[in-house]
Amino acid sequence: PMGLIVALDSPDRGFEGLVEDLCGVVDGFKLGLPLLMGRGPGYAAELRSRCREGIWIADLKLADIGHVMKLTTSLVVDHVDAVIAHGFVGVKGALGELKEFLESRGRKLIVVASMSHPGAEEVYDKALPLILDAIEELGPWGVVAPATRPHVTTSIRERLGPRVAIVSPGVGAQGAEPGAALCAGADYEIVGRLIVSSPDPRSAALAVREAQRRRLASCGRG
Ligand code: BMP
Repeated sequence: PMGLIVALDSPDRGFEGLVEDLCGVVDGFKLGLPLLMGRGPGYAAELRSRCREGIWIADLKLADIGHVMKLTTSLVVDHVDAVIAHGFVGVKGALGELKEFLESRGRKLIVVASMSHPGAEEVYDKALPLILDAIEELGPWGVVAPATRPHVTTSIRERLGPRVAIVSPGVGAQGAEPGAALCAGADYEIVGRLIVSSPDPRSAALAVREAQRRRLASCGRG
């Protein structure tokens, strides 16, 4: 697998043209909280009308009781295929309820297993076995694992097995090279600024795809 999902985060610019340019070139779009709060949840529907293919993910980074996570999710659930929540809140009364709600609407749950920033070492690396216990019990469609720390992504793949989708941010602006997370076991790499801030996002996305292809060939997964 050689997936590429583009992260749209900035509330300060319209992404309609970029979505049209990247439609068919990438495998999906991840809509961040600043974008959804700044423009309103309905902006997800507006953007999606510009590209009716690929996976559309609302990155709400939910971390609350189930009741409140469902209320938040209900604002975008009609416009996206998947929603991201944090893993550390646990299953009972939280992620379990959210998963049931999403599945009743034909949507997918993606859970953060670990993160890409340096500070993830302070807490996430210590908590990872516990978070993975919760994820294993929950059985979400996908998990988030860091491209910047590929050994963590590999250990998440080994622990959760081949069926869960792994989406991996940290490529480009945060320092990981395209294809590194795919070689470590991820299914999709999430790329924001490297593509979105480029003067020519379509060429930047095509260059990422080519770099992913070469890297995958060299690690023997291509
Ligand atoms: P960029 O490629 O511009 O660094 O963007 C990365 C994207 O991935 C952002 O939308 C961010 O919210 C998300 N992300 C991350 O960077 N690290 C994580 O551990 C989890 C994320 O969702």
